[in-house]
Amino acid sequence: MGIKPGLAVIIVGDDPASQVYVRNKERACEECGIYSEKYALDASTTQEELLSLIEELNNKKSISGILVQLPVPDHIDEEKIIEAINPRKDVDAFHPINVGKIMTGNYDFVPCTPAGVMELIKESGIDVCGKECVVVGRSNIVGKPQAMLLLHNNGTVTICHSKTKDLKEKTKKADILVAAVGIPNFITGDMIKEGAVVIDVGINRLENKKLCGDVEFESAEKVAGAITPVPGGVGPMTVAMLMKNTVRAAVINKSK
Ligand code: L34
Repeated sequence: MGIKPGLAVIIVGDDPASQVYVRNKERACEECGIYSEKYALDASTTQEELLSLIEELNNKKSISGILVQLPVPDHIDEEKIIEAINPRKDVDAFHPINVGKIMTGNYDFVPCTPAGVMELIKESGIDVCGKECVVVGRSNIVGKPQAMLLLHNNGTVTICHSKTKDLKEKTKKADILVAAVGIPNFITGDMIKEGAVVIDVGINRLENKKLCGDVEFESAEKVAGAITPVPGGVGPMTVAMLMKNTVRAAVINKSK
């Protein structure tokens, strides 16, 4: 059909974790045969410079998806950057138009991390319908869209966060527990219901450089019916869903 997906990934500054994630995204593009361009910009790049690069990519035919790796340096307004991306090329689904579409359930793109979580659940043969789902964390990138996706799949969803009272009482009720708080080993085995599905979105770097999730794996795996590891769990799924969104973007941009 002559559809050729192309992804542009922009990274500003030299955050080591972001560099790893971007490298994994580039590698995935190669493996899938998706054309990609990487823009590694200096930390001192101005907001105007970044905006003009986005504008250029918005108009570039060979690019179907644009991703600005977050976080961006403090002097750049993240919201302005996200809003500058053409919503039809917004493979992260962070643009307010795409966020709104996720609310209504009529969406082109699903944010990569929550989409990856849903894929893991489905591929494991777990039915969300009617289940008690507890999402710990309320970020725009993970917690909020995750709750919406579980809701669209007919889960009964509770969102917990740092101000939640009696957190353990809530998490203990979960058939499906998604941890996305960014605090190492925050969810311990005693907070988990016997047989629950536990999905660990956290990727925390400890002082000894080791990666660990938001779930204390050792105590959690003893009670959970199914549990995702860190690394090797949600992270690679995020990258896989980005590939899917890039192909989707190519189709959308071709037909409009
Ligand atoms: N714009 N910014 C934008 N889009 C995104 O979807 C992201 N995210 C999060 C951070 N900022 C973003 C990612 O790409 C997190 N994230 C991400 C991507 C890939 C991996 C983890 C997080 C990943 O590949 N994780 C591997 C190994 C990680 C490592 O060795 O450090 C894993 O096995 O978990």
